[in-house]
Amino acid sequence: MAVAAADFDLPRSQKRNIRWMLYVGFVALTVAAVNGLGQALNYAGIDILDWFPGMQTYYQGLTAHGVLMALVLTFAFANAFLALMTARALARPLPGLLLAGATWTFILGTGLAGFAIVSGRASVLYTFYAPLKAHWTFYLGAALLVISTWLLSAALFTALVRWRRENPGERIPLLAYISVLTFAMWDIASLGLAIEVVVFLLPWSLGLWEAIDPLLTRTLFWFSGHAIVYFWLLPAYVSWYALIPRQNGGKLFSDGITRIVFLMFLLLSIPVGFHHQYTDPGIPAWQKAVHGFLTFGVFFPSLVTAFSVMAALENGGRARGGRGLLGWIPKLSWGDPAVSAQLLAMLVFLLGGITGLMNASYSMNQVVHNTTFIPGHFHMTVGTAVALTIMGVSYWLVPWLTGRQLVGRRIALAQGWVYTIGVLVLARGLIQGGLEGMPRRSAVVASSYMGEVPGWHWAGQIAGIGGVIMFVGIAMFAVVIAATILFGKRTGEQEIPVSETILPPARSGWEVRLDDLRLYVFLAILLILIAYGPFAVGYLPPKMTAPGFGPPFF
Ligand code: HAS
Ligand code: CU1
Repeated sequence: MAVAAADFDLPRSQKRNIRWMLYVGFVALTVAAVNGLGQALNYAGIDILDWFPGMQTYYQGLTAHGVLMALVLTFAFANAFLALMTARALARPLPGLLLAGATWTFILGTGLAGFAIVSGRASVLYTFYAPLKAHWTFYLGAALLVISTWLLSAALFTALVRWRRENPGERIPLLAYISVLTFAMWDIASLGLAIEVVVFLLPWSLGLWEAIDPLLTRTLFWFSGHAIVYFWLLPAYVSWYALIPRQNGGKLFSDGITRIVFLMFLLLSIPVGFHHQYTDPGIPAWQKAVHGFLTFGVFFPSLVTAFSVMAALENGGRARGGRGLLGWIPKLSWGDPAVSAQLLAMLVFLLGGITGLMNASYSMNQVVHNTTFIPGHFHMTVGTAVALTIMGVSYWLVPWLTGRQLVGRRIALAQGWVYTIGVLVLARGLIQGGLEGMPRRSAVVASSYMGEVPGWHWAGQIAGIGGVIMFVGIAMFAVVIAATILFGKRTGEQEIPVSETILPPARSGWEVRLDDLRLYVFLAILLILIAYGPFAVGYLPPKMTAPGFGPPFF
């Protein structure tokens, strides 16, 4: 890992941009946690909507929870964290105008979508499937959030091109490589969402289209939709690969393997979207099978990550005197809240990954699709691997960005454990309920069916308890971060803990070609044509037949 000068710093304006994106993300996390509490209590048959600020319906609360967590918090972190990581790796600031553009489109997009949701004009959930219809401000907000990531991506690529011009023949520093590759994957993947919103949903909500094509817009959503989970996850992987080894006294196993893992995500994140549409009519089964097969492929780079990161942790634990088969584990930096939260996130993600594989198997999917098994799965993936890593990284990132010391270190340390216990209890309830057919995204489940299906009753109670514990976990995080920002003692610059690799970057041979990203972008597009081409040829032109429905808000 090309370690830039330890006294690396960013211009004040760029630190401010990064801080503001993060802070909007933290506010989103906190508001969404209150909505999440409402959802979890609903499973336990407790309806808190009456006294819930600004929320009139279950679906409005669920939309707020999903959009703020899955689109605002995650985009805020991807933009902010990978901007800093790329600048740190290249030891140079980013193009200021592009970074500022990314910040302001992100804040504006969040504001517009938030307005639509809170005013009851967009109770369409975070997947906003047509023919559910939202107000045009919601769709414009979503479009601006995607545009903010494109501007950020342009900033990273511009910095990388300039660096390569000044360092001819040098390997791209690994931290920059994995940060930029995350955005390269997302730049391609986000085209589905962009077309869905700009060509179809936004004009439809403005009355330019009389009706809409539900299957085509859903397919465009899931063209981006599975890849979006990796746009959420890969920033966490950047921390797990590039920082966590050093934060545990170790070194990353291999530069080459790490680059290959991120290249596999570039190639395989997009041509798998039909695994969210196994039960959709109008898509030939053989095309679903191709996507299912490729889904098992995209499982692989995460398996490699499990072994690679575990090896780095063991390397660190043994360097600190860990003996025997597992003696390296207690030697890890469990006393550092920034590290402990991420180690817990990794452990929970083992379960999140396994349930993902269960979702991907076609026959198992027929059992669990649209049941609470799915939110059980994703609260252990985006809800923990990503969200708990974001909270863990923030325990060093906010002090670095503000030059202030973390306030409430012990609360921060406890917070990771409280949250982990909460999410495991929540997931236990949702997974069991799902296996007994308990439907997801249904306001009536708790209030009426619970008594009929005993299994659902207990599943709902367990999920409710888990949700309360998770809520306490997030409240603890919010208190620590707010206190740090407001009252943290000013300290000198802290260094960003970039890891070294045991096997350094190759200087010759096939590995050097891993840096020629154009070849892999071409292969990614080829795979997408194979996976989506037959559907496009067989299905188009759009069938604009559904008039759409939603509350009378226009
Ligand atoms: Fe998923 C549905 C399949 C990963 C999120 N997923 C969802 C939805 C969301 C979501 C939000 O095939 C619901 C969408 C909706 O609302 O309808 N998912 C997978 C598969 C993976 C996977 C195969 N999902 C994720 C990630 C997410 C996420 C990551 C968010 C960040 N998912 C599906 C399918 C569906 C689905 C179907 C549709 C279901 C339906 O019918 O609707 C794989 O990528 C999983 C790979 C992961 C692993 C685990 C690796 C473990 C690691 C930790 C290592 C541990 C260490 C231990 C190092 C193989 C890397 C350290 C040791 C110490 C001592 C500390
Ligand atoms: Cu997926």
